[in-house]
Amino acid sequence: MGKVGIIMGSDSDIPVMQGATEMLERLETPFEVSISSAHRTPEGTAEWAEGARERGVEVIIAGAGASAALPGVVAAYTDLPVIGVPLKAWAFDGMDALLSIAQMPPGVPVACVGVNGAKNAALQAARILALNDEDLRERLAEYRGEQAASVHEKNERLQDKGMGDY
Ligand code: RP5
Repeated sequence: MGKVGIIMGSDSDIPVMQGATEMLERLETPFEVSISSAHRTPEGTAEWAEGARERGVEVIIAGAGASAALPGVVAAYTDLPVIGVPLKAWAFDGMDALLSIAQMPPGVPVACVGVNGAKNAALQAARILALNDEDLRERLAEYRGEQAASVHEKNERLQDKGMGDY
C-alpha cells in the first residue's frame, strides 16, 4: 500500500497537523511526516518533494501558515497529488495562507482544504489511496457510518429533550 507524505513548514504547525496524522492512524493508512520550509529551507523542500515517489509516497499533504508557499513549491517538484492545508498563523485568521494555497498559477495544481483542515486533508488523501485499495475503502465507509450514527444520536436526543434541555 502506498503511503501519505506529510510535510509542514514549522514545528508550530504540529498541533493542527496532528489532526491529519490521527485520522490516518485511525484509517490504518501509512504515512511519513517531516518539517521543511519553502522559504527557510528551499533546497531541502525540493529534495523532499523530488524523492517522495521513490520513498513510496502516493499522495502529499502539505501544511503551512502565513505566506504559505510550501504546498505550491512541493507541487512544482513532483507529479504526485498535493493537498494543501492553510494554517492559521498570527494574522488574518489564516486567510493569508488560504489564498496563497488556493490561488496557484495554472499548470501547478494544489487541492486546498479549509483553514486548519488537516483532518479533511487526511480523509481526502485516504480516498485517493482507496481508489486502489478495497480494505481502505471499507474503513472509510465505516468511518462515514460512525459519523452518520453520531448525527442520528444527536437528533434523537434533540427530539427527546427539546432545545431547552438538550
Ligand atoms: C510558516 O510560517 C509555517 O508553516 C508556520 O505556520 C508559520 C510560522 O512559522 P514559525 O515562525 O512558527 O516557525 O512557514
